Order: sequence, then C-alpha cells, then structure tokens
Amino acid sequence: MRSRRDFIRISGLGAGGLAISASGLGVYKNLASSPPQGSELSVDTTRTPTYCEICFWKCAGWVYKNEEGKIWKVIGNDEDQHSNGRFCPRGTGGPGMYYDEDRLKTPLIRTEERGKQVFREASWEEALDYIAEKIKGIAEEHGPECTALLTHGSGGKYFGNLLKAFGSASIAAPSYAQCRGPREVAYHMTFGEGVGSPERTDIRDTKCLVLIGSHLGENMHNGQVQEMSDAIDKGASIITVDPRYSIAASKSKYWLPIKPATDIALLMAWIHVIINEEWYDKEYVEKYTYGFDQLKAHVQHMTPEWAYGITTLEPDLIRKSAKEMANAAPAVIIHPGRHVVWYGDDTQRSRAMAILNALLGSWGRRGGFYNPEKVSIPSWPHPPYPVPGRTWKDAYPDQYNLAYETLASGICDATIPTLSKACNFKAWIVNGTNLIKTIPDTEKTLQAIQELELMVVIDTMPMAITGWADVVLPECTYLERYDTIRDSTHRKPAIALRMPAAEPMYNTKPAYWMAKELANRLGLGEYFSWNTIEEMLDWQLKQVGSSLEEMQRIGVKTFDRTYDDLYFQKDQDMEFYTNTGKIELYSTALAAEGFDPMPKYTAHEEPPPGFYRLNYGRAPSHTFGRTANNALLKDLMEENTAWINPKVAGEWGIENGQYIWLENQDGIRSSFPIRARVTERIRWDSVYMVHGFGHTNKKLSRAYGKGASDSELITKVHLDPIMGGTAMRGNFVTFKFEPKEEEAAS
Ligand SMILES: Nc1nc2c(c(=O)[nH]1)N[C@H]1C(S)=C(S)[C@@H](COP(=O)(O)OP(=O)(O)OC[C@H]3O[C@@H](n4cnc5c(=O)[nH]c(N)nc54)[C@H](O)[C@@H]3O)O[C@H]1N2
Ligand SMILES: Nc1nc2c(c(=O)[nH]1)N[C@H]1C(S)=C(S)[C@@H](COP(=O)(O)OP(=O)(O)OC[C@H]3O[C@@H](n4cnc5c(=O)[nH]c(N)nc54)[C@H](O)[C@@H]3O)O[C@H]1N2
Ligand code: SF4
Ligand SMILES: [Mo]
Repeated sequence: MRSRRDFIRISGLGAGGLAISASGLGVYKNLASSPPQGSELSVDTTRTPTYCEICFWKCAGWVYKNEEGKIWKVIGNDEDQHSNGRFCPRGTGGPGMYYDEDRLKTPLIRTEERGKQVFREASWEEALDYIAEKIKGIAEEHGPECTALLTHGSGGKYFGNLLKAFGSASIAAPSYAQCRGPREVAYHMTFGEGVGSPERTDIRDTKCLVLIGSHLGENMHNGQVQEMSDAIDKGASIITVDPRYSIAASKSKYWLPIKPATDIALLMAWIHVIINEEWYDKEYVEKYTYGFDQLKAHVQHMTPEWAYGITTLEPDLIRKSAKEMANAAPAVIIHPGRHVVWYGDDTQRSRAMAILNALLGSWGRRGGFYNPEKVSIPSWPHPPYPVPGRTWKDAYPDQYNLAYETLASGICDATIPTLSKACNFKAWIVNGTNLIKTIPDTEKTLQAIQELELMVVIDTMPMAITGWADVVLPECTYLERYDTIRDSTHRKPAIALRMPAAEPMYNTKPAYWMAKELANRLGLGEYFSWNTIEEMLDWQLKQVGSSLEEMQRIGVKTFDRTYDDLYFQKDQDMEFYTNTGKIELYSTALAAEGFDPMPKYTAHEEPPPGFYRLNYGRAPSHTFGRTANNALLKDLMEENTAWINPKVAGEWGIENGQYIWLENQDGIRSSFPIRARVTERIRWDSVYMVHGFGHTNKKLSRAYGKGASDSELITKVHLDPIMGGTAMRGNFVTFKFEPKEEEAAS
C-alpha cells in the first residue's frame, strides 16, 4: 500500500509556497507565492478570514498580504472541518483570480445583437437603472414570475432574496439537475434524507470505501480527499468501479474496469450476493428497513454470472468485492458520488447504491454515514415574500414531482415557448454560472437565451455566458468582499466568515451591494433594510452567540452538537422521513409516482461503429472552466488531453501527443484541437477528457483555444424521468485530423 504522502499532499505550509502533489497525474509543482512576489521577510502579519470560492467545498482560510498591502497568499484555517487547515492546489491558487488582468472591470451594456460581444461601458447607476426599468416592464406585461434566477455560488443568496421579494420563486442552481440531484432524490426515497454537501460520508473511520465512478483525488473536494488518504493509512480498502484507471483506482484493492453504462447490473448483482449469502446486517435490516422480501425476490435472477454478460466483470471479482464490503460492514461506504447525471437512469443507480448501504447497515454508523448538524443563521428580518402565481414547476404539471429543487435546465426549456409550457420566462438573472458550458445541449440553451427580453449576467470573468448577456455586472472576487456566513453541515456545527482582504479592484462590486441597489430601484428596499453589510452580519452572528468582531479574529467558530447523535445508538428506535417511517428498500414514493420501486438494469445505446463513448471528469488543479485562465493554475495544467486506448490509437494511427479534433454523433466537431494521450488507463470503448477547457471567449488571454470543450460535444441529453436530471454520458465521439471547413477557412 502506498503511503499517504504518495497519495496526495494538501498542505498548509506557511510562507514561501506550497508543495502540491496528485500522484498518478504527475501534478508536482511548486506554487510559489502569489503575485506580486513577496519574500518571507516582507510578510504583513495581519490576516483576514475567508472561505474559498474556487469550488463549492467552501474551505475556510486566511488571506495574508505582503508589506505593500497586496494580497499574497491564502492558507487553510486549522479550526475548519472542511479543510483541516490545508487548502487544495486550486484554493492555494485563489489569488490568481484576484490578479487576473482579464477580469470584468466595469458594467457593460450590449450594443449589438446577442452573442456578438459588442458592449459599451456603463456606470453602475446607468446599468442598474437599465435593469430595473426592463424588469419592471417585463413584470407589468407578463408578471414577476417570468423572471428567473440561475445561480451558483455565494452571492446567489442576495439575488435570491431580491427575486423572492419581487414575486418569483424560480431560482435554480446547476448543481442540482446537472450534478447531484438524482442522488439527493434517491437518498430521500431510501432514508428520508439527502446526502448534502459536504457529503455525510464518514470516510475518516471507514474500513472499506467503494467508489462508483467518483474519482476522489482528481475530484479534489478537500476534506474528503484528506479523509480518504487517512483511511488508506489506517488500512481501509478501496474498491473502485471505473472504466478508467483513475487515481482512486490506483489506490484500490479491487479495481473493477466496468463497461460504461452498466453499473446498475453490477450493483444489483452485489445486492444479490449479499442477500443470498446472508452477508447483510440482519438486525439492522429487520429493525429499520421496509421491503426486504420484495427486494430479495426482485434480485433472484441478478446473479454475478448475469452481470458478467453485461458489465464484462468476472463473477469471481463481483463476489470477492462483495465479501470485502460485507467484512467491513457497518464501517463501509458505497460512496453516493456527486456528479451523478450519467445515463438518465441515475436516480435508480443512486437508489441501488443507497440500498446496498442499507443492507450493510452503514447509514448512521461509524465509518459509514454520520448524522450531520448545522448552525441555522437567521435571516435579517424582512416583510413576508409575496406568493408567486406560478413557478417553473407549472411548466411540468405531471413531471418531476420528486425533484426537491428547481431544475436549471427546466427553466431553460420552459423559456422556449411551446404550447405545453405554462410558465415562459422572459428575463434571467445569471449569477456565477457559465450556463453555455454547464447545461448540456448548448444549442437549446442559446435558443432559450434568444427568447429572453433581458439577460443580466453577474460574473468576475468574461466567459461564454457574458458574451450573450444584455447587461454584464462585474463582481469583485471572493477575496475582496463580505459574503453570506458559511453555515454548512458537518460532524460539528460550525460557521465561517468571508471578509474583504482588499478593496475591490477596478469598478467591481459585491453581489450584496448589487442586489440591494436593485431592490431600492424596484421599490423593495424593505427587504434589504440594513445600512451596511457589517451591520447585518453582526446582527446575524449575535443571534447565534458570536459577533462580527469575533469572527474577524477567528474566521471559523465550531459549536458543540445539540445531541450525542452522530451515529445511531445501539438498538435505538428510529423513525425515518419516508412514507413507511422505515428505510425503504422498496420505495413506496417511487411506486406511487408510477416508477419502478426497485432498480432495474436497462441497456443503453452502444457507440456506433468507429465511435467511442465520451467520458469526462475533473483534474486536481482546476475547477470546471473557472480556473483555466488563472495564471497560477494554468501552469499546473494548461490544456486537457483526450485519453485514448493504445489499441484504438493504433487503429487510427494516432500518436501520443498529436493534436486531433473530436467529432460527436451529431456531426459536431470540437472548435479546437485536443492533444491525444495514448494510455492503457482507459478502456478501448471510451475516450476521456477533463471538463472546463476549450474556452471560446477571446478575452480570456490564457485560456482561449486551449484544449477542447466536452460541453460542445454533449448534444444528446437523456432526461432522468424521475427528477429531470440531464444525463450527459450518452454521447459518442470519433477522431478527425483537421478542423471543420469553415473554421479552417477563417
Ligand atoms: N479538482 C476538482 N475537483 C472537483 C471539481 C472540479 O471542478 N475540480 N468539481 C466538484 C464537483 S461540483 C463535483 S459534482 C465532483 C464530481 O466528481 P465525481 O462525483 O467524482 O465525478 P463523476 O463525474 O461522477 O465521476 C467521474 C469518474 O466517473 C468515471 N466514469 C465514467 N463513466 C462511468 C461509468 O459508466 N461507470 C462508472 N462506474 N464510472 C464511470 C470516469 O472515468 C471518472 O473517473 O467533483 C468535485 N470536485
Ligand atoms: N459538459 C459538462 N457540463 C457540466 C459538468 C461537466 O463535467 N461537463 N459538470 C456539472 C457540474 S457537476 C456542475 S456542479 C456544474 C457547475 O457549473 P458552473 O458553476 O456554471 O461552473 P463554472 O464553469 O465554473 O462557471 C462558474 C462561473 O462563475 C464565475 N465566477 C467565479 N467566481 C465568481 C464569483 O465570485 N462571483 C460571480 N458572480 N461569478 C463567479 C466564473 O467566471 C464562471 O463563469 O456544471 C455541470 N455541467
Ligand atoms: S477544495 Fe480547494 S478549491 Fe475547493 S474550497 Fe477547498 S481549497 Fe478551495
Ligand atoms: Mo457538481
């Protein structure tokens, strides 16, 4: 077994720099101090607290400045459960976002047709007046419900307050229908509760971690990766199911190189073995679950031999890995994954994973899933919100009744007028989400945008989405602003403060300021009745026994748990928030909605001849497309590559390192070439690439044209009938050796 140091070092080293390693990908790099360069001797010892916005793990840290008062580096806060005092490579590179000279610098108003990227600079006064007038007009004509908010990131809370005050409840984040939605629904159906973020997985104390796709180590969610490497050090075994030899696979006792799109067959065969061999937790199943007999009958034909024919995994490997889990139970985790929108039957795949956890008794047990707790921060008092006449859901009267959150793609689709859509949107406020690259089927997203009377985009960088905006509002970076208090769940309830380490550069402003200014212009000032953000935060913090002054000093405050209920107590009687009050192996809610109450395997489309399944994922040093232009992180990885199996590369005559173009089943060719990485680490039937490259906005001087975009190639979307998740892995690519003619000519 490899040591922890071999696995990954997420380090909170002091001055001078940070060693980053993500073994397996060869990302070894010394991130020197952030620009402007500062030496250890010239450190200003004052530090201000923040939490990181480079991804959504929200690690809390400290920002240090150099003696000229310039932001120098960000390191983890030792008190923080998300980071344990150590930032990941991306978080350490955060100052690169602040110093990026390509940032949006002033409000912009579009002067030509959409997509042409011709804007004029405007004052804040003018831009905000313009938006308020437009939105008022749209509300008068179509109702306030026709404005939607699409948001990902901290400032969304303020725009959410604005929108609800205005009379619309259509507020969506792409982290639901494009990410973790199916798993949340599946866990609700099974345990009556979702998984949440950070995930409630007790990886620290697990004896067996089963990763279905989840590529921890490349998926660099900080505390989780640290816990995984600690668990490995303590002897935990890892089982990875992945068609690609991921970093996690390289640390695994069992790697199951599954044929893509067949996971449900494997999961059902595992369930079969665990039930038939009587390896399940009998007491737990008896006491807490509903539907065991139906499940047992349901899986009888789903033998490892049956699954072998589907998954290409040897029956013996299926049995041995099932035994490994059973031996570790209840300290075993079938990891629920996070980006689970794969093939359209994703809620059911997530259900199969949840059922396995239930059979092994890991929910509510040490080394399985813990019961998280949070501090609830009260909202600043405001009048009640008006009740909207309709919402996005009215566009889908008989669908997605089990979706608990709004679907970003649902809003997008409902914006395109068709007879069946009862809530057409006329205005979008888009905050911190690059929808063009984020929602699959870009053509459709653009069609929806063309239907809008107004699209306001709040961003820090000129991205694909800002090019389509009517008004662009430049937000200052997370290092230059106060924000909502982080109150996410964890083993212990805790809060974290973000405050500005420096004045906003250029003519940029924080989201809370923009939302309040817009509220004033829309006659909604009473929903933002605080005078200063400091006044509001101090009031909120005092309600939970802290203060702004205290949080400015300590950054993170951890509280004791209310009850000793991190895990179930022995023989404890439990009631779960499901229809039966039990953990539902047989889902009564799914049955009531007309869906299969227990998961079934159904075959998915195979690649046509000469095509390969398009597979994509994360790189340790980047977050989606938001870091590609970051001067510090670009050095760690400047472009993505297309992983191609040597057998396939040989057939096509593709050399390692050669630039090629990918073209999908619908004839869409990547705008830019991508370098081939010929490697045994990918199955012959798939091609793998990291998401977030191939930027098309020329204003991104470092990222423009570097690598290819998976989003462009994801034109076919399979909707999860249960909750509307947009599955992205049913696309196929082939290889081309020149750009499309029109691009070649230009
Ligand atoms: N560094 C970094 N870390 C991140 C992020 C980031 O941008 N950068 N983003 C964060 C976010 S928001 C999310 S949602 C998570 C996503 O991270 P995960 O939830 O871990 O991602 P997935 O897309 O589920 O998994 C990708 C893996 O699935 C494998 N795979 C592809 N097809 C199949 C299949 O049919 N079966 C199986 N078993 N495996 C398959 C791929 O080879 C790849 O290794 O990462 C988070 N962490
Ligand atoms: N093809 C494809 N599509 C995917 C995925 C994939 O792997 N492949 N992953 C899916 C997943 S798991 C998720 S969670 C979503 C993520 O989807 P998004 O959150 O849309 O991801 P990003 O591309 O990082 O876009 C974030 C935008 O916010 C901006 N931004 C960064 N910081 C700030 C800030 O402080 N304030 C403001 N106002 N803006 C800021 C960035 O410049 C960028 O334009 O994408 C989903 N879509
Ligand atoms: S995991 Fe890394 S990028 Fe994400 S919040 Fe933590 S330090 Fe920032
Ligand atoms: Mo995500």
